Amino acid sequence: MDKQKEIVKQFVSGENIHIAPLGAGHINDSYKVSIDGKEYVLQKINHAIFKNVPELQNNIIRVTSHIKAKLTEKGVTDIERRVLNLIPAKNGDFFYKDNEGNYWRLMDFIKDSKSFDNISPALAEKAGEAFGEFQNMLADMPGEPLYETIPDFHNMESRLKTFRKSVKDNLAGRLSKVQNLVDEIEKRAEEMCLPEKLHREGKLPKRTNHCDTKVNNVLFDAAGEEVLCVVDLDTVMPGYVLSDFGDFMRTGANNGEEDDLNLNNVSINLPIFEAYTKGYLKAAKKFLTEVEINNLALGAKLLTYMQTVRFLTDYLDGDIYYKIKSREHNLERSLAQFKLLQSMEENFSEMQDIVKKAAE
Ligand code: GN1
Ligand code: MG
Repeated sequence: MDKQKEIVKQFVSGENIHIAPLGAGHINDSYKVSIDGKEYVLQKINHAIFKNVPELQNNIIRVTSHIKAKLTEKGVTDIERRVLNLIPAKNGDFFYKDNEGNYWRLMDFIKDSKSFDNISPALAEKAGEAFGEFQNMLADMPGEPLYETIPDFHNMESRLKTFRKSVKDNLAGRLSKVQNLVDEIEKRAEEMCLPEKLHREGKLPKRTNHCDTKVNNVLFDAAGEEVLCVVDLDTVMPGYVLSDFGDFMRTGANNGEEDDLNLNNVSINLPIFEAYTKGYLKAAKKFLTEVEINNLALGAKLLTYMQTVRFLTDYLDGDIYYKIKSREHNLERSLAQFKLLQSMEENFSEMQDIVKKAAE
């Protein structure tokens, strides 16, 4: 960890520096840092994916400053636990570029907090409210729209275009093995591009979204009872609310794991689906349009489908995007996501009823 120690010194000074790996992100590398007793999170930003780091960091500063102002207005006292706080490097930037061209950032570690990969309905409801409130707080952020840190990030038409090119190029020579899954994806392509069509027709707005509402991106207090804050702000940008709703369901309302090898474990957990929907709509009903509400359940299918496509694209490309733990990991992930999608399809009318009831 000598390299990381040198980087930390570009941000803060101190004597006793301890560094250990942290978390399970698929993109950036994270470390927990302790310096003379004070704790931080150090991250190496994957700049092959986030190509414009200064703009990325500028987004996060804008978002966190706006949230801080909102919390202050509300009289919240423990703001340092309610929103991420980036630490500037000694050169004044909110990132540091090392001599190998890698970008790093440092932020305060939020004390006495925890996140979950498996959540109870009671906590899912609180997480729903937190993400609804997150969108609500960002609705009146002044200035230009946020920079799109990854262009067309949740645009299904563009994801399919990339996927079809990967199928055609078959760079890793894996196509014959996954042809069935490719066919299943194509069968659903038109249905899954509906939000893009609705947007073009002026019927579905874009709002400031989190765009990575994985269940483990919500921090709870140490007792695991109350939400403290929403983390991982790399992809906060304009998008459809059904994306944020859907990505939570994809991760939080799955009875199995994202990459479960035992597909029998994988299915939609309707009590979690219901609880999150209730919490989300409690916070968001006041600003959502009818079209947005009517398409939330579709969002759960869409984000699961999108992730099936994204993992399979990376498998076809030869594993160049996501970190993998084993040779076939991207295919295993894609198959588990597809199984979850099928379960959502089987339960879709119930999912729609749940949304309808919670929106009344
Ligand atoms: C990536 O690294 P992580 O876990 O925060 C990805 C998300 C995917 C997710 C799949 C920038 O997020 O979009 O949904 O993996 N982030 C990026 O689990 O691609
Ligand atoms: Mg992320």
